[in-house]
Order: sequence, then structure tokens, then C-alpha cells
Amino acid sequence: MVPIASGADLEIVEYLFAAEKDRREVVKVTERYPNLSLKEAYAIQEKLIQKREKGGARRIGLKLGLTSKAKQEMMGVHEAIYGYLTDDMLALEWEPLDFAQFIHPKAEPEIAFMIGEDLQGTNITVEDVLSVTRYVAPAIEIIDSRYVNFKFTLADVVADNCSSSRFLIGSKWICAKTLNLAEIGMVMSKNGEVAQTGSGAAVMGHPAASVAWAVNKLGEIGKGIKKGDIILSGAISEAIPFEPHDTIVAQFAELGSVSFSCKART
Ligand code: 0L1
Ligand code: MG
Repeated sequence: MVPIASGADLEIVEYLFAAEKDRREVVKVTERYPNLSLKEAYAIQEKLIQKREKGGARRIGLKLGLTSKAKQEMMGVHEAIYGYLTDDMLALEWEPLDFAQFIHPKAEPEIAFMIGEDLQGTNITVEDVLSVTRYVAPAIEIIDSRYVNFKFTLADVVADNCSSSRFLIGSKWICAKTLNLAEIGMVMSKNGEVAQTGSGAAVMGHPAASVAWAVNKLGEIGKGIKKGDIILSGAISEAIPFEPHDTIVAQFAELGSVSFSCKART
């Protein structure tokens, strides 16, 4: 594939950075650069995160996306994707979210891994991931694609840091070794009504399998995960949109719950 023109990567970084800062949806990058490859998209994602780091954000972990068969089929792809979490994405359960921060947000239930030791390689297994996992906890990721109507190609969404916006982690952290994460059931409700159900197996058969996938993918470029990282597994069910005054609760068997409310634009 013909590489994108020199300098186009930085132009795309500015374009996506401004869309997020100004909370406005933009036309997907591949309208202008139809040949954008996945490799180029990950390089753009990296530069986008570096730009945010220059502005004071701190990289604190990773998130996985497109980890369920259903979502991969919907997008016509066969692999998951990863993006980075920064400290300014962490939202707190007791502080209502201001809808003005978002474009068209959706919430998805996930499992958070807190990593206790560095891990790098290209043959990493679920067992390797579990052996370096200090705790797991219930989580909600809020995705908010910068693209019009959440419509994009794989390269578009990777460049946009995989639609990442915010995430919340429940207060109960549990030792992963005492649980069968694949069998954990989850019910997500909106304003008291059940909106989605799922189980850990929806994430590539086992939530730690998506983390192993990410470590192997990073291993190909000489990177890995580090002690202290927080990793979001990928969604256990479909994401649900929310609006001002909505309350979302994700209740997990054994792991407990995580929730947030959204207030009107201020
Ligand atoms: O975290 C996710 O699963 C999102 C990945 C990107 C796809 C989307 O925005 O729906
Ligand atoms: Mg997600």
C-alpha cells in the first residue's frame, strides 16, 4: 500500500486532537487518506498520545477494543485493537459526569486488570497474564468516537485511540487467581432497567486472552506492559448510549458493581 504523504501523520494528529478538545465529530480520516494502513494508524495513535503527554497527561495503561466475535463481524475484521489510557480519562463513581465533555458517548462493561509485574514477549498466554495480575475489578469504559455517527474503518478507529474517552473502576479489587473470569456474569442497567447482559467469555473466550493478545502485539514492536498498568479487557456486551440525567450500573457476579450518573451540560 502507498504510504501516506510525509507530514500527513502530524496533520491527522492535530485533526483528531482538536476534534476531541472541541467535542465535535469529524469526517473519518480515510475519506481523505483511503490508503491509511493499520501500521500508520498505530503510529498516528502513538503521536496523538505523545501530544497529550506534552500537555500533562500521564499514560497509565491500555484498553482493548473489538474483542468480541460479534463486534469483529460487525466491522468485517478478524482482530482486536489496542489504545492507551491516560490519567485524565479516569472518572470517579461519586462525581457525576458532565455531558458537555462528550460528543455522543456510550458505556460498555469491562474487566480492569491491575498489573503487578512487567510483562513482554510474543508468546504470552492467559496464564502468563494471570500470573502478573495483582487484582481485577469491575469497570465501565466510556467510548466517544470523534467520527461522525461512530462510523469508521479499522485504521480510522486505531488512529483515534480506539474511541477512548473515560473509564471508571469499581471500588472492589479482587485477586484474579480466586475467580474464573470467563464465567463471570454481568448485567448492565440504565435508569434501573436492564440494558445488556453478558459474561467474561464474550471477550475472546476469557478476559485475560485479550490482555495476552495486546502484550503479544506490543511484543512485536519491542514493547510490553508494566507494573502498575491498568488494562481494560474489552467489552463484555454491546455498548449503550447515554444522555444527561441517565444512571448506568454494571453489576458483575463476584466482582461487585461500578456505576456513574451523567448531569446536564454545564
Ligand atoms: O473499546 C472499544 O471496544 C471501542 C473500540 C472501537 C470501536 C467503537 O468505538 O465502537
Ligand atoms: Mg472498550
